[in-house]
Parts: sequence; structure tokens; C-alpha cells
Amino acid sequence: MEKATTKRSADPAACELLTRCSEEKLVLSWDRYEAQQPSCGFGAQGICCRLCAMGPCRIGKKAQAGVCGATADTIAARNFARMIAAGTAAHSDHGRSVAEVFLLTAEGKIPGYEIKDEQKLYQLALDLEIEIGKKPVKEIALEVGKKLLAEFGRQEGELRFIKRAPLKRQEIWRKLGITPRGIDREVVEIMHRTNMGVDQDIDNLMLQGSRCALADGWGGSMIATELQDVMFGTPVPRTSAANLGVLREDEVNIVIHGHEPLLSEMIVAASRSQEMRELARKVGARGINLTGICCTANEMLMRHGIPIAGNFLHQELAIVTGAVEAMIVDVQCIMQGLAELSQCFHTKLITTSSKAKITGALHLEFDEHDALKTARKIVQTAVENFPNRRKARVCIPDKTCGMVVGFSHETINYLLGGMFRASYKPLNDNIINGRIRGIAGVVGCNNPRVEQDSAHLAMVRELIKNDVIVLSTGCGALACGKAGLLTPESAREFAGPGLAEICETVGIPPVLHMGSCVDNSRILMAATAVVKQGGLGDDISDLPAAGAAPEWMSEKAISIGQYFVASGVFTVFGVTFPITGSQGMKDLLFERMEKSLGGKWAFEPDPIKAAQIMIEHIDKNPGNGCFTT
Ligand code: SF4
Ligand code: MSK
Repeated sequence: MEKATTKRSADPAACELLTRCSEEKLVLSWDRYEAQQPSCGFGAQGICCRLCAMGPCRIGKKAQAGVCGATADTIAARNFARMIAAGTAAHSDHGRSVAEVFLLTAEGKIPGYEIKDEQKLYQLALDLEIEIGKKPVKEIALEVGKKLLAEFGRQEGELRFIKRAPLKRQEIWRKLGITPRGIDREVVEIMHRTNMGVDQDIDNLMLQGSRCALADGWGGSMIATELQDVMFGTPVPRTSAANLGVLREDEVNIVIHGHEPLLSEMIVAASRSQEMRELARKVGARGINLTGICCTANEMLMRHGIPIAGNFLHQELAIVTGAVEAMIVDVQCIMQGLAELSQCFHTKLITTSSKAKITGALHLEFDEHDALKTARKIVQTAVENFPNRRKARVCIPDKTCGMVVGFSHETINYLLGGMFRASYKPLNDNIINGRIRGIAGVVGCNNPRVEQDSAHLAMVRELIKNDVIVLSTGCGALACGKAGLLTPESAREFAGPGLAEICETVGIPPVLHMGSCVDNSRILMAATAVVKQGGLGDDISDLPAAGAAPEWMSEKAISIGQYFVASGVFTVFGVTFPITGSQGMKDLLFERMEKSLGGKWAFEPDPIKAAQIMIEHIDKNPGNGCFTT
């Protein structure tokens, strides 16, 4: 098979290893993607349905409706709503796991975890209307944990974090009847409504789609972020390094891949223990080198400065270096192809979650009740695998890039306003005086349909060149890190004069790394803080702001996109868009939705054009230029 490696990735480290794969006939996601071509156009456009055994049905010239009479519009809307439900379920089940461990920590029932950020706990308690008084920290934590865990199974009323949104936004949701009740309830209701023969009105389906997505952004994801910060520490800016060059020839390399820091935090602790370091020396290694892929990488990066090996499409490439003793995975975004690929090297693929096993992988189940013990066992397995490494097979690209990461919305507050006058005022003022043209959230995955990282980088460069400050999470943030855009110095090279001046004065990069996928809730909080600061309107939809996921692939991205839109953000996706076979859904998502929600979707695979329509939207909104004196 002809492998055009240069078209596969914009990352030179990836290209180097892709050449090796081509020579050794190793099969990676890009090859499997090619083997799938031509991919199903009905699926890509969202107009195939297999909800019942009268089907599967697909809409085309031959048939304008499914056996039951379902139209392209209904089929596309049901599929889209189910993607939102799946994404919400993934983020929220992550949040639930965190809440459960948080509660056990507060009850003093599990060793290894602690309350690290008491200030954030107090703030959470205030938001949840819990009286602080002279209560001990553990008692407050117990009440916080119970209240937040109950949000998943809540049957009526409103999710508690909804009250964090701007008042006008809350009213919009109430008027439309889409304020989420309980997180699980909204997911279940989508699964019911999209059953054969239930909800067949696209507007009604998408109202529930919005409600469910809001239960993700202002519910499950936000709970995950907040409680992780309390338990593991709220991120603060720190320096680190990115790309496969962070793997070391003379050390035991452990790559953690997945999403939940419940596991990675314990692996960090275990790998730093005297016992494990001595064991490493015994097997002939100089030490233990921990690094990450995808959102686990983001979690370890922003709390410990642990270097990252790469983003989504780097997961297989890390194994191809021949230098990885163990890849430890938990949940989400883990390719099944890793199991077969790891057989070609000495790498042990270790699954750790009862929810996510992979045939061919070694399963060492992570037990939160004795977290450090299981983490030690996992690290030990990796260390003991070091002597099996074949030196001749090792090929670590000599590519790394420095970066500054860890911009929580609290940090932005402090950085801009100072410790004693923490405030978003300087940001608002600089938007109002025109130095900063607007704010963009650029997030999401890699996708082998797109040259790896190229769309992220082109879009982000176009935005910052036009003085738009970028907030980034997930694999998009890691793409920026690998390309040097997460350094303050990059502002001088890539940012427009206004943004460059701010970056230089404050000492921040033009692209702010805000964490993992669940941390998109930080972007919601930052946007809300800008609204509450005043001067730029009284709702998120008034802000000169836009969102994008130029290389998305996961259902989680659709959920994130929908909660951005339902929160009032204009949001542009690239790659393909799974409703384009339905004129009704295109009208609703790309146009009509804005009337009710203040935000809408756009689909534009060209990243430069996408950046330009984001800037057009930013320029239409108040704040930019209107208040220039
Ligand atoms: Fe076909 Fe309708 Fe069944 Fe879907 S629900 S598979 S469109 S008959
Ligand atoms: S890991 S969801 S590939 S951003 Fe959160 Fe990356 Fe997308 Fe997974």
C-alpha cells in the first residue's frame, strides 16, 4: 500500500515514525482509514438508520423515507441526538467516578487521595449553598460530595451549577424548557425519544439534545473538573515539554493514555517512590520516565508538569518508538489497534478499568480503595519489562518543544488582575479598547481524515494573527504545544500587534492551555466571568467569541459543541458533519438555532476559512470596536 506519510501528519516526529511504519509494514489508523475508503456517504451525512429490524434504512434518490416513514431530517436528528447522549454519558460517567472517590476521600474510607485545594472547596460549598461556619474541612467535603453525586440521579428541579451561568442565559434555558434536571435523566430521555416511533420532530429532538448537552457542560464535565481540582490541585501555569522526544533511551518509559486522573495521579505517586526507583536501577534503567497521551497527558501536564508524548494520533506512534515498556490505559479514545501493534514490540498494553477491557491486553484492574497498591503493581509490571526492550528496535524522534500550560479560569483571573485584585477586568478592557479582537475556544481531537494537527495549527495561527486570543483543551491544545504555540515567545512571531503586546506585558502565550476534554467547562466559566465583569454584554452570546473543533472525531466533541451552542457560542466544526444529508437539520443547526439559543453551528472543513467566519462573527458582536475611544 502506498503510504504518503507527509500527508498524514504535520508533526515531523510523526512523519519520521510513519516512514518506519511504512518500511516495516506496520498497520496504523491511517492505513485502516485508507482500507475503509470509499467510506459510507450515508453514514457521514447522518442519513442511515438502524434503530429497528425493519431497517437498516438509508435515504437517497431511491428512497425518500425509511420503512416506518422516517425522513432524512428525523433520521439525522435522532442520530445527532444519540451522539450527544453518548458524549454526555462518557464525560459524566468520568465525573461520577470522580465524585464517588471524592466522597470516599471525605469519609476517610480510602487512602492515597486527599483534599488539596481547600480554597476551591470553600468556593464550591458557597456555590452549592452549603454553610461553612466553623465546620472542619472533611465535613464540608462530605456535604459537597453528597450534593454533587446526587446531581447524576436527580429527577426534578435544576442542576445546581446552572446558577453559575449568566442570569440572562439561565432565563433563555428556562423559557425554552431545556434547563437540565438530572444528568442521567437527560441521557436516558434522549435514548427513549430516539427509539423507533417516538420523537419525530427535529426541533423537539434538538431541544432535548441541548438539554442533555447542557447536563454535560454545566453538569458532568463541570463536576469532574471541580472535584479533580479540589483533590489534585487547581492547575497553575508551569513549564513542560511536548512530543515523542520526551521518551528516554535509558529509562523505563511508561505512557498513560485515557482520561481519568484518578488513575494517573496514583501512577505519578507510585513511579516516584523510592521502591520503584530502586527496582528500575536493578533492571538496568536510570529511572522511570512517565509521560502521557490524550487527556490523561493534559491532566498530568497541568498539575505536575509531566511532559506529554502526544495527542490522539500519537498513541500508536508512541509504541512504534520501541521504547515504551508499558502503555497504561483507562477509558475513552483508546484505539483497539494498540493491542495488535504492541505485539510487534515489547510494550505491554495494560487496561485498568472494569469498564474498558481490550482483547489481547494485560488487565490489571485499578482499585480506588487501595489505589497506591494497584498503582505500584502496574508500575512494577512496566519496570520489569525493561530488560525485554530490544535496543536495535528503539527509534525515538529527537523532537520536543517547550511550553507553558495550566491556565484554569481562576489562574487567568489572578494573572490578569493580580493576587489581591483578581479580576477579568484587564481582559475585558483590552477587548473593549480593541487590542484583543475576541476570544476563541479551539478544542478537540485528531482524525486521520485530516493531516494530523494541520487544521488546528492553521486555524489557531490565523486567529492569533488577527488578535484573537485562543483558549484550548484536549488534543488541540497538545497540537499547539508540539508546534511551539504554547510559549509566551510565540506571540511575537505569530500574534497580531495588539495580542502580542498583551502577551508580552502579562507574560502569557497567545494560546492558553486550559486542560482536558472535561475542562471545556473551564471555558464556560471563563466566558461567564467575562460577562459578569461587565462591559461586553449580559450574556455569553453577546461576547466577541467563537468555538471550534477542526479535527474532531469523538461523540464527546458533538456533545461539547452542542453545549457551547446552547450556551450561546457560535461553533465551527471541520472534517465532516453528521447531518449534512438533511436540509432540515442544516437549516436548524446552521441558522434557526441562533434565534432561540443565541448560538449556532457551522461546518467548514477549510481551517483558514473557518477561522475567518469565526472572526466575522466576533466582529459582529458588541465589545469589539464599539467601545473604542
Ligand atoms: Fe428504518 Fe424507521 Fe426502523 Fe429507522 S426506525 S431502521 S428508518 S424503519
Ligand atoms: S482525548 S475526545 S481525542 S480531544 Fe480527550 Fe483527544 Fe478528542 Fe479524545
